[in-house]
Amino acid sequence: TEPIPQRPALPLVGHAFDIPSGADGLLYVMKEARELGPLFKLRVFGDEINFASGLDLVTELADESRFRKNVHPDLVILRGIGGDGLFTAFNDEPNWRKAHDVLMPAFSLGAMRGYHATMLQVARELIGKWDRAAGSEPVDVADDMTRLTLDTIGLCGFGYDFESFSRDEPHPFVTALSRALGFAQDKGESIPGAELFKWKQAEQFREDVALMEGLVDEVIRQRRASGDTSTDDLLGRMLHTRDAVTGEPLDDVNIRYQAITFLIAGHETTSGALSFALYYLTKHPEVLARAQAEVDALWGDSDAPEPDYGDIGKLTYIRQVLNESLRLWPTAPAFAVEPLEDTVIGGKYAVRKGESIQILIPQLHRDPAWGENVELFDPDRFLPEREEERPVHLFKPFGNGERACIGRQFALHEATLVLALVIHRYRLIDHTNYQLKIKQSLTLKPDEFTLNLARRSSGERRLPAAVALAAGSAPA
Ligand code: FDE
Repeated sequence: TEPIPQRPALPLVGHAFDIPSGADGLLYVMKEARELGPLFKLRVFGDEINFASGLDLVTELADESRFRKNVHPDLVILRGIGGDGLFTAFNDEPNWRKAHDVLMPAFSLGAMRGYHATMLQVARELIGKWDRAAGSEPVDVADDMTRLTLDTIGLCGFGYDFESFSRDEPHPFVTALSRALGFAQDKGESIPGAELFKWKQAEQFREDVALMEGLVDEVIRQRRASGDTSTDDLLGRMLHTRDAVTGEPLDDVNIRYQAITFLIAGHETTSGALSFALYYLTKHPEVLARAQAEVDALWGDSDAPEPDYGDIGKLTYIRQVLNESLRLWPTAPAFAVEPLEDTVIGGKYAVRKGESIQILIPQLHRDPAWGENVELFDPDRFLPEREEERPVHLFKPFGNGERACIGRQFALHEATLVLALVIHRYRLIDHTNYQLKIKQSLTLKPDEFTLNLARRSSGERRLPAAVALAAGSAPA
């Protein structure tokens, strides 16, 4: 065997001072992957972090008979917020399997039928706000997408209305959450022991967590008090179904952790995905024209389209646009695995049982197996006929195996619906000639991306099909 490639490191601190903070840190590790190869190591004080990104290696690491999810130190810090909720649970914690079994049916493709009307209702609130802005003032894309996705998971999952569109400032839950995530992230990046000097921030963290727990506990209390025992949403399922193995329902503390987990996981990542998709559509008029041709073919000239559940499956080009956006910027940019036993990976690198290996998804998504020009935004990579040729583990925006994203269908249904409605209604005007700058909290978002909007006229709704045809691509 050979040692895992790494650059010369300083004693004690290792590579810590080479790694910029925030999103630049991600760009830095992506550059290191290009230079050091599909597997390399960084040392940050006492911690060693392995980064894997090549297709062959990731394919090997996706084998669940040899590897499983690793709850790495950053996730352990997040347990201060999410406890043994699905995202942050250790593999052998009994509540993981229990909650997974209880909640899976709520995320099946069929279950989306039940959420569709609520998703549409929230999408219309976004449209209401954007109609008022159209022609007069720019919209902050990521902020409004965050309003949308938070309200959507709140209503669909818990029957709770965050009313984000009637607030100028983010809901207090969001403020507390982003401050708490920032604290958790700093803690992960800072010199060991430094947190001792951050007692003020630590105090704030406790207050923020208490605020989130208070909100969720109140939602649970109200549901119990209402006497409603339906199991149509996440909360209903958690309160009123029993786990088949133990015959018990989830306990209240765990339900609280799951609720917080879903509110976080269900909105941060999806709003980033929607924002990147709008960014790419704005910068690629030919793609936008094809996407608009697709929605125009479905909803025609209507100023008030009534998308039904079945329409979402027909919006195949919109889905390609979303996938291609998630290829370039998977909004949850990494997940970690660990070997079940000491083993050798990549044919020559020894790794120990339990050792954390981070999968650097944006770099995997730029593997040469994607073809030439991997930086180019090209939704045709996801043409249905090309999907079959694609190696299974080349596209991993939702993670891997049994710990992969449970909310995938939910996120895709919601995002497809919203993207389609938005581009059916507006022209996207790049009034600042926006240059992509990525912001990373836990997830990725385009930073300070604003758009001017103009309502599309009937004439325009007929035009794009012609443009798309002229470009040689038949619309649906
Ligand atoms: C999960 C997830 C993942 C994995 C992680 C690890 O492995 O660590 C990933 C990668 C993801 N996820 C991604 C994503 C993206 C998007 C857009 C999303 N995601 C969305 C969503 C929504 C919702 C509701 C969700 N999501 C949720 C979730 C959960 C709960 C989880 C955990 C699972 C388990 O069991 O573990 C996840 N997600 Fe996601």
